[in-house]
Amino acid sequence: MSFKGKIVFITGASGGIGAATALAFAAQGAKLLLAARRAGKLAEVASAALEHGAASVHSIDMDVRDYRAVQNAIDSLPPPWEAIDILVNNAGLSRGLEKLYVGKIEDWDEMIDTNVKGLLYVTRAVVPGMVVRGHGHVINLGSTAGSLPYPNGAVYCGSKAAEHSINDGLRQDLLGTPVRVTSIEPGMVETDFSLVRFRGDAERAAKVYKGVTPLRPEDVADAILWAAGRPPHVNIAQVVLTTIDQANSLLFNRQT
Ligand code: 8X3
Repeated sequence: MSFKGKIVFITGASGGIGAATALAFAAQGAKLLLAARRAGKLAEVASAALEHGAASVHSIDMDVRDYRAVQNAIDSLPPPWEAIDILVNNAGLSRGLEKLYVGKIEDWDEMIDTNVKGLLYVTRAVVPGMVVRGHGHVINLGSTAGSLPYPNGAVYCGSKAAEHSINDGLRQDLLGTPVRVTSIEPGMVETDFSLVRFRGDAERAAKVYKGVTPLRPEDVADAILWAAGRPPHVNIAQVVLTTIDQANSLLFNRQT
């Protein structure tokens, strides 16, 4: 399947998996609708996407946690950008790594508001148009953490378990339409994920990837493009991918 001229909407596009996905679709000549909160970083990704071959790029300064802002952003898209072909629900984050019973409420709120409610808000705003147009693909970013929680990560893992359920529920609700729904569930990927989790503590973040070869954001982008590129009658429900140094959320081959 060619992505030339297809409109691909990516949330959390200013870095990590979102940015890598933007560049991968750009190289295929897609039209990119990029959303994120960090306008400066997003502008950098937008210009890199044009260099990589994107047909065009439209950037939106948007916080997925704000339902009105999300709906307004979708309602006010310029007409050439309205017919979104592929939605990549990528915006997400982790905050903190500590026992649930001493966890920080504001960390929980941020994770659940972004990873669960944000995903729902964007889906609610975009999918009705896909149904009316009789065409579309929703690709949600989950995690190996969604199927096997790890100690000190209950809320993050719970948010990804919710993503998995919402992904499968949405696919049931879209049965009878040609709109496809896919969950991409990576394990450890080297991005700013751990830096964000530890609020900028680079030393602690680096330890997460010590002694293993983590996935790169480009590896996940590859999986996303693969799922999106299947023939229209093929729906990839779930893709689970890890580095060869990881068997599941709990088990690593770490060279120390
Ligand atoms: C990211 C995977 O195991 O680092 O969702 O939390 S993990």
